[in-house]
Amino acid sequence: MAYRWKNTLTQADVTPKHLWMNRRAVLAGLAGAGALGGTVHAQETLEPNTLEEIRSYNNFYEFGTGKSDPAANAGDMVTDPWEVTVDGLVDNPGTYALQDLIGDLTVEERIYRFRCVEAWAMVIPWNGFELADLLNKVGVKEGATHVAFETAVIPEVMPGVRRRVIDFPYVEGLRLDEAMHPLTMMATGIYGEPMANQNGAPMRLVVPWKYGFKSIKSIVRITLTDEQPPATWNIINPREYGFYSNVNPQVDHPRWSQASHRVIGGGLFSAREDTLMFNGYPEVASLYDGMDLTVDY
Ligand SMILES: Nc1nc2c(c(=O)[nH]1)N[C@H]1C(S)=C(S)[C@@H](COP(=O)(O)O)O[C@H]1N2
Ligand SMILES: [Mo]
Repeated sequence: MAYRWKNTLTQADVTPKHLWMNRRAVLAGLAGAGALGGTVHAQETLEPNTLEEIRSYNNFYEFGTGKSDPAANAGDMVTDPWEVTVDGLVDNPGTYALQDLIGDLTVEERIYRFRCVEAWAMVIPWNGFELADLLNKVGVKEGATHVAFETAVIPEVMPGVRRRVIDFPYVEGLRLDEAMHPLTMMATGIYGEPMANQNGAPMRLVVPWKYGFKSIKSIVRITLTDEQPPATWNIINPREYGFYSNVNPQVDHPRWSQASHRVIGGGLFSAREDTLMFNGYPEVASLYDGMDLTVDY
């Protein structure tokens, strides 16, 4: 099946807004000629946010709880060298230099919708690789059912950690089939630029059909396990933040509606959009066959 994101675009096609009209014209021409395989990809109508927007409006509580705190404070985090520990039910456990772990994986670009549980959204052109490629490389052992992730804790450069604004390390987890889904990626860049620290350098998870807090940043540990892993916001308030946290316009947050969201950017015009089931990625629906998503939210 042709996934929406499976496109033939390269970095050169993901342009700043002022070139967007031009790009659309090119795409229309390609589609007309059948060069995109006869499928009209919904993704191609997504207008990415600017790099400036993506780098200046962030959630990264290790650096503070304000939206501008990460950009202001994350610059002192050293992301090279960077080590990632892979452990649990894997064939090749160990603590790897990041490049040894991911250097041979194929980096591609994916333009994804990104929906925060706080009811705002962006469109982000990520560069990265499928998490499945990494998991297959380290070898998932029989019996593993989930993947757990952990963010770095570096108090010297993380004011939010020093002030203990929440419990750290920030942790997250996925079911193994969610982790292996081809939409799930590990991102190392945005707009063809290395990931800015405030976006989760040097490597962060991206799960586009789930609320943004599942997409854990600056990962230092990946653990294959046979239990549902702890997840930071689920621990803080399980009634408000479920383990699954799939984007679902029909399941409201106890304190606000999830039926629509504010689009970040666009200057004075802060448009609202309807929120789509699974954030507009219906190809993941079969992962949840037989589950009541109002119970397992
Ligand atoms: N380690 C860590 N990862 C995190 C967070 C965080 O506070 N700490 N915030 C999450 C939330 S709530 C969102 S919406 C996204 C924001 O990603 P962005 O700033 O790159 O847009 O990161 C997620 N990953
Ligand atoms: Mo979020």
